[in-house]
Amino acid sequence: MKLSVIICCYNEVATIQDVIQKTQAVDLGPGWDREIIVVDNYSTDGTRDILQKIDHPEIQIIYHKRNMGKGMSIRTGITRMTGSYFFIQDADNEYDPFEQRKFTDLAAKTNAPAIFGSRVLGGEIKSKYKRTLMGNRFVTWLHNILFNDHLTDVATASKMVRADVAHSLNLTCTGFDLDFEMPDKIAMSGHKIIEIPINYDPRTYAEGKKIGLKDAIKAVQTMLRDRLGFSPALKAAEVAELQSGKVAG
Ligand SMILES: Nc1nc2c(ncn2[C@@H]2O[C@H](COP(=O)(O)OP(=O)(O)OP(=O)(O)O)[C@@H](O)[C@H]2O)c(=O)[nH]1
Ligand SMILES: [Mg+2]
Repeated sequence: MKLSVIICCYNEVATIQDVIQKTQAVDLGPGWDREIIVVDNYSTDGTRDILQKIDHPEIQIIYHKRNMGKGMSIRTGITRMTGSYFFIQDADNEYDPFEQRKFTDLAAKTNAPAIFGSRVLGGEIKSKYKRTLMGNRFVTWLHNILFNDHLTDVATASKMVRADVAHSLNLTCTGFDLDFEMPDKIAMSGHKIIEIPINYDPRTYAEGKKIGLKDAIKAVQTMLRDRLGFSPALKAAEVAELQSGKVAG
């Protein structure tokens, strides 16, 4: 089996090198190969200077020509992956790369369609902000209600998905809303997501935290849209059909 680790980064000069080195140092277990796909989302803080010095056969680096949101970076990684699973590894050291081993062990045993790292099962999310904690609980509850699911932490960045499932999802989101579209569509396609406990070391806004209320509102919009089927992908499909000259009926 092969793990495609997707590392999305946007202005992570302080941590990117460390996260890549830690990822390379992970022993994924017997029978696992690895590729690392770094997607730089138009960083302007020196992250690119660090990336440009990296030359290693297991690492490929893609430079977006403009900032296109974290979700688009993940989608870029998915189109490039050659592994049997992808794993999303954030670049800001909030999630420890060494936990990847737990995921590969479980995937090897179960061939699960999707495995998410839950910060709740790992102990209560150590959020430095009460509103983030409440927001996480609310969006998880809403996902579970709308998609008849049983997750404890829908918004986790630590997501591992089997390649065939990933390619079948028809993802359309470009920002943090992809973190919801992905589990929504996995649940809708009848696959069960397994959660495992992970540790999480959140940063403060002063340290670079960027997520906020507008992301929570977008998450709610995304989940409602996914449930009701108003996906931009449908519109794109309609457009493609019109362009192909087919006439309905
Ligand atoms: N904010 C942001 N992050 C991006 C973007 N593209 C890639 N990323 C990376 O996505 C990962 C998660 O972004 P974060 O801003 O840390 O988002 P988060 O972890 O959900 O929230 P906080 O760390 O609490 O702000 C990091 O590794 C970022 O470098 C982007 O356009 N915006
Ligand atoms: Mg973060």
